[in-house]
Amino acid sequence: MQGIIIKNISNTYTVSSNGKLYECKPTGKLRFNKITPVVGDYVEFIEQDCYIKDILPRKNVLNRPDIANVDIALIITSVKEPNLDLLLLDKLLCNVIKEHITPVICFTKIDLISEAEKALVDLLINYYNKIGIVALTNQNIDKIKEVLSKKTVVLTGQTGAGKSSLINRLDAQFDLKTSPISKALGRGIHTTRNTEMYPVSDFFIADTPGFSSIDLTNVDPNIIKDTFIEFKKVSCRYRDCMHNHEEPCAVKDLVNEGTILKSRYDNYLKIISDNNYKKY
Ligand SMILES: Nc1nc2c(ncn2[C@@H]2O[C@H](COP(=O)(O)OP(=O)(O)OP(=O)(O)O)[C@@H](O)[C@H]2O)c(=O)[nH]1
Ligand SMILES: [Mg+2]
Ligand SMILES: [Zn+2]
Repeated sequence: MQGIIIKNISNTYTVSSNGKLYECKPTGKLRFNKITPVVGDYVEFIEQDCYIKDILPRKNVLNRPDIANVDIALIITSVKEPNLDLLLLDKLLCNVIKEHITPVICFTKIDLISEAEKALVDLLINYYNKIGIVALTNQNIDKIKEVLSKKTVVLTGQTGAGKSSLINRLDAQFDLKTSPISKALGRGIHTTRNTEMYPVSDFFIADTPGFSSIDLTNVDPNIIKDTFIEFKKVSCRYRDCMHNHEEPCAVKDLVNEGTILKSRYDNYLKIISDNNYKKY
């Protein structure tokens, strides 16, 4: 039998197949080969004793959150509680784009900021849209539904940013657990503990446990560079320019003239300078 993994709780996988759910374990062979199934995997399983025999070839796989075969990663970014963190946003974009998954940015908690702060969020939305990354807010539920239509989607973002709340708003039949952030810590309290996929209108969306940071230190700097998609359209004098110490550098010129967002460039430098990746 074939099916799709829709939930994983401590290595018990819920497989959905022909409208029925099966609680499965991986076979010894999979465990021996250190193949770990993840939510979103299409699997071959034995119906009688509920063992996952094989994982079918994956279209893609994302790490943090662990999930396979998604079309879109919806990056939930709160502008307050927890505070707007553009470095985390650009790291999440990098993490998703390097796996060839389409990112969509969704800003949340706009209702908690001042008009002046909203102007900054508008500027960010315009910038990301301009470079080809769809960016919107959770105030526009219809637009979100339109963008996610017929796709398999994973939610990603900080704990407390509003991932589970968004699913509840997308479809009133859901009542996923949500909790206010810790005022003392200024961040969420890891309310969602497991990744689980839900059918919402005409798409599938996976809720995932949030986190506060993401580690890209072992990613090749050239791959990181390629995920900053607006840099790719720029021709620098040196073909392999890292837009760092090189002079002249057309990317730096565009940052100085304000065409490339300064936070994007600064975050890029921060990510590659934190990088431990060794080529040899
Ligand atoms: N004011 C306001 N509060 C929101 C918004 N979206 C979510 N919240 C609140 O933010 C808190 C955290 O939301 P959750 O949906 O639990 O956050 P999460 O991203 O699922 O968090 P984890 O499961 O820990 O990763 C809850 O109290 C929500 O009611 C929003 O747009 N505006
Ligand atoms: Mg949650
Ligand atoms: Zn350059």
